[in-house]
Amino acid sequence: MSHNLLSSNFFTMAKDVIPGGVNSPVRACMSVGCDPVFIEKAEECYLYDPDGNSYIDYVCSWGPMILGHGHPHMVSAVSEALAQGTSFGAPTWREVALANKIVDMLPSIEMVRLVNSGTEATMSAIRLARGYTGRKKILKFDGCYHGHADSFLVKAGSGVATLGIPGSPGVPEEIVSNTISIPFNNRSALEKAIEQETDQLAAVIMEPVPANMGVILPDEGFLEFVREKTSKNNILLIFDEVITGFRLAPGGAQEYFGIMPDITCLGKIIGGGLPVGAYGGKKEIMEQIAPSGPVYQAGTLSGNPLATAAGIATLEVLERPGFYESLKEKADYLAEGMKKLATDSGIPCVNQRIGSMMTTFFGQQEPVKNFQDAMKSDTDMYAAFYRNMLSEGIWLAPSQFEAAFVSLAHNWDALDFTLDAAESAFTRLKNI
Ligand code: HOZ
Repeated sequence: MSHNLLSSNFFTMAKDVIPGGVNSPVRACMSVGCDPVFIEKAEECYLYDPDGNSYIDYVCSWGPMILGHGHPHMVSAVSEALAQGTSFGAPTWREVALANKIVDMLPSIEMVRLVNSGTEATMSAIRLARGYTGRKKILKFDGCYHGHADSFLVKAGSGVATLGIPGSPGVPEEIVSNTISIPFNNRSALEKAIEQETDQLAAVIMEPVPANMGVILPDEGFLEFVREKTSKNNILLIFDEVITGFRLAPGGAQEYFGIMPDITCLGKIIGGGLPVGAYGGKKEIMEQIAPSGPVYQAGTLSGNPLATAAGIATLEVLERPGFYESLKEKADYLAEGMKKLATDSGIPCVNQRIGSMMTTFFGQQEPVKNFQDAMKSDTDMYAAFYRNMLSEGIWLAPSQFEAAFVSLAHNWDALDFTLDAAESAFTRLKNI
């Protein structure tokens, strides 16, 4: 199929028929003051728009494209599945194969249920936690984003933070009154909340490394502290590893930090760019899910053949020797280069990184440790940096409160090109 339309034509048409012209709010690029660029195709680490421009992609579809675009192993696995049928509404061998891979790779998972998105995984996980414990409340951390289900839209990160929406109309007060939100990296706030709500708290849910308010690192010992306090009070610990799962290590943040949650939520990379989510944990807990137990959760397209084929193929590549070392080497190079350019330019900013995910917080001089710190960032300066980088052909997240991702497909030329572009962007910022 071909057309003669430009990206701007598509956006004009989209605004008539899709709210805001986009199917997920951050993509509208409102906080960086430009219209979204429509994408026509992608290959390796490059995105191509209909106007003939190419971009080096550091959004990586917000995390899933850890292999880059069109990896041959993925393409052949999905093509083979496509030829066999797109959906059966019946169990298939690929679901068992993907579940086995997840159980093998994620240290705390003994049993897993596949769903269609990270949001579905987190909302199902808290239902399970409530069903298992017989308690109602959940505790989250300010600025962590666990998808758009009602219970999580309290001081949430990602698009909610980007658009400055405090909560959301349409979410009943009765529902969010069961959600407690406290600052990340704050031990006394956690202790206090647990003390006040011990008998009511079903679960603490957290991104072990928050990446939806920009990348924030857990303070030394913080995850251990959360694990200890939750275990002591019979509160389930849910790790939302939708972003960190398979990104920080084959076994996600739980392997990286050596902390075992009770339930883990997954998404993004396990679908390799197709819609998949999953939640898993100890057998004793997972067996509460219907049909083996009474906690209901279902899905017409769950375990879809194309999505599971993409997931299996992606995980197979991750398991190849040297995968994570190579990713880290590239991310080190990029992050070190960015830090040096920022220091040389004198522009106040802090680059925070772990493995292959990073954020440069503008207007900051000290490490950013929680949502309250992150919100003090200079979002106008980020927007100016974003626009400069885009004009140089670098595709960053159109929000200060997201992460940049490096993929296997980023080659040294692309990384050098990015650093050259960043050098000019910093110089231009200095001259504003
Ligand atoms: N929630 C995603 C970022 N953390 C944004 C998804 C999108 O706009 O595609």
